[in-house]
Amino acid sequence: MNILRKHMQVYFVMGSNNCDRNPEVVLKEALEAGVTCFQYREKGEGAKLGIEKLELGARLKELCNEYEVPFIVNDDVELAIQLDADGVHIGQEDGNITSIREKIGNEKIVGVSTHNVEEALRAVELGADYIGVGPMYFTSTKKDIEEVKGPSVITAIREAGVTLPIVGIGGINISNAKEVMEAGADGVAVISAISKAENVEETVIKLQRG
Ligand code: TZP
Ligand code: MG
Repeated sequence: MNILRKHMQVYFVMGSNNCDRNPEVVLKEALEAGVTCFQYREKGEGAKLGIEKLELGARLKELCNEYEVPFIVNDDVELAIQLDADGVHIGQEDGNITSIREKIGNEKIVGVSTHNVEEALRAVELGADYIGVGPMYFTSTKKDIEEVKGPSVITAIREAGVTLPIVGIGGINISNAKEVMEAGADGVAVISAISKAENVEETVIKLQRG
């Protein structure tokens, strides 16, 4: 199996404002429980900026390194480069995939958020390494979400010939992860299901089973 595909299985996305506890403790528990990828997404209300954002990123990256789990930075390609992250994840409004790829280099992972077949095909064409597809379900974690698409959009993207690793995102939890996988995803990307979990270990294990 493609290594990246394997890393998509349980993809934890998080920034300090998604946690009610110390984010380093939350990430450590998630890594210990077996998350397969991590995205540092320090944005929105109360998010750290500047040196604090950089320093927290450096500490979270260190933890990911210990567990040999890829560390991806959301949006900010300059920060990804500064931290020597394994990759960057960008949205449709975060600039051009080609120039981001040029900046970060061919050996790094570039992930792209997509919402429909057209955006998915375009991301493939421009050289994305994986795509995120969502929102699968309603979520209150991200305020500016697009219309809820449901897992069927992943099936449509597969039917359009996309073989790239795909993660579903948005409102995914232990009760609906299976539907997302059955629709054709390689894994699930979650914020609150893990960052706010009462029992991180149990949650990660259940998400992994699908
Ligand atoms: N992109 C689409 S929905 C979403 C992002 C970053 C938020 C997902 O958060 P949660 O808590 O897993 O629903
Ligand atoms: Mg973005």
